[in-house]
Amino acid sequence: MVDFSLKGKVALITGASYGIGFAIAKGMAGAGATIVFNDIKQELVDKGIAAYKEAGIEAHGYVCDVTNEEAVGEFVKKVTEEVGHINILVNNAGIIMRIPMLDMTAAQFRKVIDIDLNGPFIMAKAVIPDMIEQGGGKIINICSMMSELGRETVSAYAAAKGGLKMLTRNIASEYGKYNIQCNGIGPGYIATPQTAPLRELQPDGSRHPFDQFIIAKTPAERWGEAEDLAGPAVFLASPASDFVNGHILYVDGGILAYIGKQPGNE
Ligand code: NAP
Ligand code: GCO
Repeated sequence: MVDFSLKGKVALITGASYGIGFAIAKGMAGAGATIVFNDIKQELVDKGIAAYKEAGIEAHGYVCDVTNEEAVGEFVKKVTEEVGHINILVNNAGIIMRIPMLDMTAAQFRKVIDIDLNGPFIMAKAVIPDMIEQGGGKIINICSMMSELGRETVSAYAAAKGGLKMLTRNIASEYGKYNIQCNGIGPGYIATPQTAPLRELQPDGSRHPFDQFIIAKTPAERWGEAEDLAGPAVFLASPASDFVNGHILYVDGGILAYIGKQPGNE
């Protein structure tokens, strides 16, 4: 029988008060995992705990900035003492800044790299030693279409997510022998607060041009929902994927496979 169960496992999902992380955490809870999450503000952690409770999940929430190595070390130690050994890490926390490269400051570029790439490195470095002690573990890095493709105004984000793809492969290469599987999920365009500006209705009530562009670029002809990512995440967190390592699983409705709707075929 294929084992998709996460019963008895502790899953830590970063930045999971809402959005994709929240949906992945709900999916993992449904598969039996104990949920731990963090956010950078206590008020968001409190809101997250209430939202999980409303979904029937007793989640453990902590305030922690994934870019702060000392705070992350204390966070992981606290979780291990208070909840249990971390079996599954989902590096979900991330930001985007949509600024033309020539207008972007080095400080802005560094901030995106720090959260979207250094953060996953710091989190993985903090959990791997105990995963080795425990005989294995699962790390899932939330990558992006921008791990493969560029577009105007997202240079820092694409550089970070491209780097995160290779960090995923490197963790798989370096720690696979300890029964640690490190894989990525590459979501397509998902309807969350992060992409809300790309979906805003225009003053005349028409759809945002980018919204129309994505619909034309997606064979599924829709934006993804955060819930679309829960199943792939449970698969990569479960024993069913024990021989999958260093893989980026794109959950994009077919965008990467499709040249885009030809004019006149709308
Ligand atoms: P979101 O709605 O903006 O949520 C991001 C979460 O990360 C928020 O809870 C945020 O907390 C948290 N966060 C930000 N900086 C942090 C830090 N330094 N330490 C800890 N937590 C931090 O984003 P989302 O759309 O759910 O995306 C989640 C992940 O999926 C991101 O890595 C994103 O790049 C990736 N992704 C998104 C899409 C999409 O279309 N939405 C597609 C592909 C990949 P605050 O609210 O306090 O800032
Ligand atoms: C953008 C979007 C994308 C998505 C996602 C696509 O501005 O192009 O925010 O980057 O967030 O990463 O996979």
